[in-house]
Amino acid sequence: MRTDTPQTIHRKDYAAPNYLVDTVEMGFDLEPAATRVATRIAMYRNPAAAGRDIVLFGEELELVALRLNGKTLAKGDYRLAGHVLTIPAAPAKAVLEIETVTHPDRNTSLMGLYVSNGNFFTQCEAEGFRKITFFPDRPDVMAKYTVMLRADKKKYPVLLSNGNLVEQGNLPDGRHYAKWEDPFKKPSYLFALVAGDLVCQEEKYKLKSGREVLLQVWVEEGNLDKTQHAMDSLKNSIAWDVDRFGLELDLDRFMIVAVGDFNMGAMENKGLNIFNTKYVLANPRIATDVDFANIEAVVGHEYFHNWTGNRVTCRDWFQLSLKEGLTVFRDQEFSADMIGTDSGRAVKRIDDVRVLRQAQFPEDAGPMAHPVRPDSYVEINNFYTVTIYEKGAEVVRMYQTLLGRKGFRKGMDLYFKRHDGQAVTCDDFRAAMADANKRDLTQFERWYSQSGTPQVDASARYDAKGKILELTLEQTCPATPGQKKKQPFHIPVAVGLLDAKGRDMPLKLEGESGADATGTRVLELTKARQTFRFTGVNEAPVPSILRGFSAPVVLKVDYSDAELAFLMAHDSDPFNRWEAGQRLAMRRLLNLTVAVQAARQSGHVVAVDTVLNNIEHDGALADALRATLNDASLDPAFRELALTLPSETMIAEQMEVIDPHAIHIARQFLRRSLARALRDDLLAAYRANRVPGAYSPDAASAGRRALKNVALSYLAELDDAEALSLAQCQDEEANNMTDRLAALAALLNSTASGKSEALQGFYDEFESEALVIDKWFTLQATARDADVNTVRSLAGHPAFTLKNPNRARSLIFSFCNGNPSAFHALDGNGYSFWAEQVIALNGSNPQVAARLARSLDRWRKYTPALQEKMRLALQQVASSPNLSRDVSEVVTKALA
Ligand code: 0A1
Ligand code: ZN
Repeated sequence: MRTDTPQTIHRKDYAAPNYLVDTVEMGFDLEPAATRVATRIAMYRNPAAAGRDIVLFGEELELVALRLNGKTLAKGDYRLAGHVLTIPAAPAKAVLEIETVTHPDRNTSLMGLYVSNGNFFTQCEAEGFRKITFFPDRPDVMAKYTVMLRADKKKYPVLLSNGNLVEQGNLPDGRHYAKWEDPFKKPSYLFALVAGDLVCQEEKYKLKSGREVLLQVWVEEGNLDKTQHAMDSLKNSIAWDVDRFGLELDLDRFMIVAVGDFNMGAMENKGLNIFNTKYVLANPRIATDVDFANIEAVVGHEYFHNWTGNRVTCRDWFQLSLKEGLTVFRDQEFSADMIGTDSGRAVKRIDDVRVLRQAQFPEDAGPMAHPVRPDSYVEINNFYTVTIYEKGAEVVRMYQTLLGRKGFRKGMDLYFKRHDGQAVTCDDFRAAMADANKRDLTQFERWYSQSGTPQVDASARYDAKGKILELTLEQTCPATPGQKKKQPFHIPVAVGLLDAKGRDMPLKLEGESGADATGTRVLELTKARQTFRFTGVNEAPVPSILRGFSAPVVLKVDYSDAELAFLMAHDSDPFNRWEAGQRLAMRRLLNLTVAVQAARQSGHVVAVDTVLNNIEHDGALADALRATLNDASLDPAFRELALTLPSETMIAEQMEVIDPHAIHIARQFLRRSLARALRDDLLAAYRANRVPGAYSPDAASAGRRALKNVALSYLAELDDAEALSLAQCQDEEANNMTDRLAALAALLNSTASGKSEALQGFYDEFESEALVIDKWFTLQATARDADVNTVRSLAGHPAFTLKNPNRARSLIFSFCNGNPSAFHALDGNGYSFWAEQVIALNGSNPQVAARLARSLDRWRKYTPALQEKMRLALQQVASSPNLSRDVSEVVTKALA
């Protein structure tokens, strides 16, 4: 907890460390109440730095002893100010011996060494190692670690750390030890230990090179029936990284450990990945198709970090996206390749873009907007953001779009050749891509330095006489905090031209010779405004622009409804096919929202439905969606995405002033009227896409279930006995959690009776499965008739606790972020609830508190009455005592 004003750290102030570290030896005497840690650090002066002081960081530690080259340091030999311990004018070679005591059982922040369900775990990224010992805890200090763990043998039979187990044995008093050696240099944030009563599924695995490695997935007793999918995902990841990037596992042993209390998804500690249980445990009874897919992606993500993050790491935390953007890109590609089909790839791409638009675009337009490589931060934990991760991945993807797959691979090869074993910057990555391909990527740097989502305005002009299509692209980027004016970005814009039959036309730019390329070509937009002239265009085409979402921009094109329906039916690019439908739906949703507002203003509240019915009379959207729904040549997973309307959050982002209630009414109205118009088709799709037989999470089966369940959710909008009985039957007969949850959600959002019995039955059945109880909370927090009182009473349920991040997210975050119309209730009670929860979490877990604090980021965009109530809630949090640096940064920036 802070008492002073939090300091801002600036990228421009980076200075190399005065001392580097060769080896670190650590001894742990593990006790929940007080763990003693003895550390020996062999340091040497850094020839690249001028300073002679040794600078160490330490937080919440009791310093028991400090020796330099064998001599105990007295109080006057060093300075301890705040979290910084300085030993002035140290010798060129220094062996530091430090003894510290920490209190893992009191550690509710889940950073450093902590206890979860009686077992010990660590989390060191970004700056958690300093809660274990004093250390130059910064990523550009890489060293080799040897770790000795000692603990009670009965309570903690399993003792794990990074690298290889080199020795183990018994000690007096029922204790035992294990000694681990990590052969690779690593920064302290990749340190990990686990000690506890755990069991594992293990397998010997032969690498392509012939070397045999040991793979283990560690869980609590009773969860061994839920580890197979994680193990399969790990083996697939290992094989994929060799195939796609020529990168092999460098260790003899690779471990995954699941923990129930974890702030994030998972952590890539060298050879000892620690995972939130949510991203490990799965079987058909407890996990949905989405859970299965997420587990595959996160296991891949952490595994891929072994090269992109661990072997080559970040010089400083401003470079976080160097490892995160690149690794997200790699896990996205891995997941796409695991599906294997072109349509599966497209579905994955659409899913990823949806996340970007839903979460990152608002971040980039709000008070916490920051470049992919930020210039400053107050608390680094606040910068594990969708911008660093998802926009960062888009930036990496653009290299591949510009250079081609082969060129990208050449760049990756050069990156590892140059930087293996080093701590480097985003500029180093860009230089490798440029040099390997002999390309000038100077302007591309702006993707790292400028925040905000660029907008590209496209307009086409057809000259029938000259058979020329002129495509003009214009880019702008809105002002963001600290950045008023933006320079043009280097934007790859993939385009195609469709003829009247919907076929791709030849694409030849003026002045080009050689054969015409048909299909898609990537234009490079580098200026504020550029015109591209396509020649030999025999008829007026419909342009398909930004195919595959080739850049993280907002594309504005003036399509008519008819053109959108045409693209929806014919575009050879599945992403743009889906996009056309979304544009059509968004147009309708915005019109409906305005109509709701107008009706409300004129006092005709009861007449809202009549007004809306008049708007919706043309049925063009329903016709287009019907055609997609019934097109059996399309992947069911794609059809499900096409049928899903833009979310309320997405609609909100399109409005000048957000009116969550009008949006909700409009979207619900459209869902109901589509359900009515498509009723028979939806019923047919429901029946045709049942997946018989044993459950399998493969993409094809998951896609069919998704289509069936979206049909069910539409049908449940109708007060229709047939639809409700389908949901009831599905709830009773389902052999997997996907169908179970979909049925329950459909029932909850319908007028069916017996909702509370169904919920109670579900609870009783899954009481001992924490991850399913999380779903049970989420289901209710996001139900249509939920309000803040529902959530308050659920927060009083015996199974609820704020101390467990998953549980807190399942109820509180789900309500504040996933139920906009209830959260933004006009009386402001949602905001008071939010403030209470942020303040409560701030005391126990600042990181999680700060994430929740971000729910009010966009407060300035709401109607004046809501804005005022949000401002008061933000101020209430800002002025509460003992505010953590984490929460303080978020609310201060929001109010600025
Ligand atoms: N590097 C991890 C994410 C991560 C970051 C911070 C954490 O601290 C609580 C935990 C995990 C990843 O990208 O998977
Ligand atoms: Zn990561």
